[in-house]
Amino acid sequence: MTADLFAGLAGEQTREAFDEGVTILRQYAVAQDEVLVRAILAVARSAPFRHMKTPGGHSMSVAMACCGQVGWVTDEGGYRYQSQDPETGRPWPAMPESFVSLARSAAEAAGFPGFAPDTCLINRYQPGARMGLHQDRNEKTFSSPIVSVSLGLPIVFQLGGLRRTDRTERILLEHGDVVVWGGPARLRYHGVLTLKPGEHPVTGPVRFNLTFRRAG
Ligand code: MD3
Ligand code: FE
Repeated sequence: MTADLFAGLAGEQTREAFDEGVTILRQYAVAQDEVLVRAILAVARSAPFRHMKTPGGHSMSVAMACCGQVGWVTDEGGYRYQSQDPETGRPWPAMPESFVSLARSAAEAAGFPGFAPDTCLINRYQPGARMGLHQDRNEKTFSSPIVSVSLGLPIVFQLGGLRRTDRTERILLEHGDVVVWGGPARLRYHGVLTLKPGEHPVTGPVRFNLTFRRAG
């Protein structure tokens, strides 16, 4: 399908089967937006947002927090999941119930019933933050989908192929949009362009992205 993703009607909940394994649930999370943002802020009181260092020694422009049984971390030693927050030495906060039920129902709507994520990475983008093209491949298996939830300011997402050099397409992700990536899409390269300044009624000057995964 070659849907023009910038042409979606405003204010509409839609489901688009994009490429194989990619389902875009436009505005799927809008009805719960304030509950979700409150839950994000509650998680961040226990596991504060931080700019982690890549193995190459660069500080990431995106600030991150995690919840669930394990959390994704990066430092001089590499990228990995671990069950303690390196900043506090404590286990990560539990996944809020509002997160669990949203991830599960979105996966089911996209054809992946029974999705039980064991981790949620919360990305916070401030103006100027971006995420370069990468694959998500620190999980033990790639048989579960990944569910991503966008909240707040819009951003341009880049979807590539299975090789870094494959051409990329651009998808605008807006407040409440949920995307489910599974099957043949699970290892596609992806990234986001630089966040532009703005003000959103629910999140203020930032964009949050929740990424639900089965890591173990
Ligand atoms: C396509 N986050 O945290 S979410 C990440 O908007 C990440 O914060 C971006 O990439 C963000 O790793 C993009 C969309 C996403 C997540 C996982 C994918 C797209 C994906 C895995 C495979 C293919
Ligand atoms: Fe990713």
